[in-house]
Formats: sequence, structure tokens, C-alpha cells
Amino acid sequence: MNCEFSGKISDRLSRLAIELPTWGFADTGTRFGKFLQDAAALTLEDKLDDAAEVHRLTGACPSVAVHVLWDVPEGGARALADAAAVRGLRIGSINPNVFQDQCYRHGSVASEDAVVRRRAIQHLLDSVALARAVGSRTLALWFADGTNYPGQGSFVRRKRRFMDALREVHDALDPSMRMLVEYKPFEPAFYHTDIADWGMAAAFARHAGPQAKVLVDTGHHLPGQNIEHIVAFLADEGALGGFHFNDRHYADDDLTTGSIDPYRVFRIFVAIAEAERATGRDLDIEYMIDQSHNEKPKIEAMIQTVTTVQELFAKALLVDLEQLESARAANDIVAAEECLKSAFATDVREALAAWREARGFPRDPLAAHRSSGYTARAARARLPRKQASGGSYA
Ligand code: AFD
Ligand code: MN
Ligand code: MN
Repeated sequence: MNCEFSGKISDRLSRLAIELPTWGFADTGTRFGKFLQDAAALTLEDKLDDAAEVHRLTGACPSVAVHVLWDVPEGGARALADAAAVRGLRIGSINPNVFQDQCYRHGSVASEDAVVRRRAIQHLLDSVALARAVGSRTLALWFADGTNYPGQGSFVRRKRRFMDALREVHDALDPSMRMLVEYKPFEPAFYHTDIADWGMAAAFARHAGPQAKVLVDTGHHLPGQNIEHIVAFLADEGALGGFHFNDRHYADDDLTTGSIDPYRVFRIFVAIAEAERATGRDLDIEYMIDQSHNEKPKIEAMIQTVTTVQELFAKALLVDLEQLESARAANDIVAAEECLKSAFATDVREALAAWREARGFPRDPLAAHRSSGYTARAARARLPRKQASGGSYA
């Protein structure tokens, strides 16, 4: 079943900004190793060039998430903001790194070592200053803190350290800023993670202050969890800050969004559509991609993700919410379910292609990229630099 977008859907789609992560353009891997791609981004400029290519072809990705220790150039914040602006982009969420340095072996803000805790909090405060300097309003906080063995740590003492640290960081935010507290049930810690689920993240956010919200990473749920229920609950609480989109078959697999279970992403967007209908306005949340493209060409994977998010969001906007409410009121389960199934079954690709064309973008961004020769040019330009840098590229 094909469709045409109403003005309302077309307008709402044009307000769906999808943030790209710098780390999605660089060589990544698993703990078992990295497989290098000739065209993978090496430098911040490479990453921003690649993000600009995705935005050029989709028009939906004006901002780029950065990781503080991986992306901030020598010239600091000004150079970072300028490097984005010159490519028609802006810096989006600031992601501190309090998980990779040796001192964080036994945790960051939850560490038993007060010096380590202080260093981690200072890095978070420096990240707030960086956000201020580049004009970002969002601090995206993910912590690897946790333990690997029973008895290793005091759950409560660690909880209180997090509450103190997040409160201190929250109080350093400018009024326009927000901190998004991300949760993850396991990995790299395998016995407990200090911010393990949405409830803990919501409690930490509530304790930190009104500018703290919850960041829902779609890959950070144990099998069987109902993510759309979590999203609806957090949105109704005013506690939803945004998403890290990816897909998973087993755990935090960071596969491309909608590649495994598009119906799950669609149901999340139906929860968003219902929340926006209830409030009469767009939810003020960040739609961010957080994926590792270990096998797929990175820009192709990113474009696939953006167009899939647009498709599923458009399908969710097709759900007749009035009809759904009537079916619910009548306990007509089948009719209610059919409201979702018929919207999900609608092929929106032609309508999306026309919508893109009307806004001056390629009807098929992926095909446009694949025929552009961009990746081959990037590989020619970057491979010599990689080989010159030695290491695993040699
Ligand atoms: C890893 C973590 C988490 C975090 C991301 C970017 O699991 O999702 O948001 O890295 O730092 O995927
Ligand atoms: Mn994430
Ligand atoms: Mn993750």
C-alpha cells in the first residue's frame, strides 16, 4: 500500500533532526579486533566531512555528536565549532570519556579512590565548559562504572557517589543546557553496572535536577524488555531526554537501526507520536545515532540508518490515533492492533522520495552516495595517511 504524506506529516518529518556520531565514521571493532576500512575517517576533519556528506544527501543531520577525548582538536572548542560550521554542521551532544584511561580501571565517579572520582568529575565539568564554548546544549553521559564480582563494591556507596557527582555537574550547566543520563544493563562490567536500567537513570536524573533527563539507547535493554513502554513512561514523566539509535540481536550490538527489528523502532515512534498528540507539541528530545559500523561501509550504514529512521517515523505518524483510542475504549484488541499493523505495512518510500525531492534532496540518498564516488575518493586520500601513521594500517 503506497501513500502520500499529508502536510502535517511532511512538516513533522522536516523537524526530525537526526544527530550523527563522529565515532560512526572511524574504524571500530569489537574486543576481538578491529577490521580497518580504507575510507574510514582518521581525523576530526574526516569525520565531519563524512557527516557533511550524509547531511548533504539527506538534509536531516545538522548536528554531530563528539567524544571529548577522541574529537577535540588542539585548537580546542573554537576549532571544533569552526570545523563543523565550515561544513554546514554544528556540534551536538558532548560525550565525556570517563571509561578508557587506566585510572578508571575500577570506575570513575564511583571509584573507591577519591582522586579518581575528582578527576572524573573534573572531566565532566570540563565537558560542560566545552559544550558552552561550542554552543552545544547537550551533555550525553554514559558511564562504564560497575563491578565484575559479587562483593566487589558497595551498591549503595557507589549510588551515592553518582548522586553527588551528577548533582555537581548538573549545577554547572547553563540554564539552556541539559544532561542526558544513559543506562546500560552490562558491558564492560559483567556483574553490575551502576546505571543499569531506566529506573536508576531516572532516579539519578531526578536527584541531579530539572535539567537532567534519561537517554534511551535502544541497544541497552535485556532481551524482552518493552522499550516503547519505557519511552512512553519516561515521556509522560517529562524525563525523556533522547535516544541513541542502533539495533541488536543479542546485546549492545550497535547494528544499524531497524536492521533486525524495524517493528520495534516503529512502536517506539508510535509512543512518541502519542506523547506529542497528548501534549500538542514536539517532544524536546534528541534523536541520536550510536552505532559501530564494523563491516558495512560507514557512510552507507549511516545513510541507511537515517532513511530507516525517517521511514519508521513516517509510518508511526500514519497511525490513526483517534481510531486507536476508540478501539482501546471498546477493548477491540484486534482493531487497536490493526491501527499499528496497517500503518507499519504502508510503503512510505515513494512518499519519502517525493518529500525529499520537493526539498531539494536526492530521492534515494543511498543510491546517490553509492554512485558519487565519495568513498573511493576518501580511500585514496586517507589510506596513504593511514599507512604513513604506521600501526595496523602498515
Ligand atoms: C558505547 C556505550 C554507550 C555510549 C557509546 C558512546 O555502550 O552506548 O553511548 O559507546 O560513548 O556504545
Ligand atoms: Mn549509547
Ligand atoms: Mn552502547
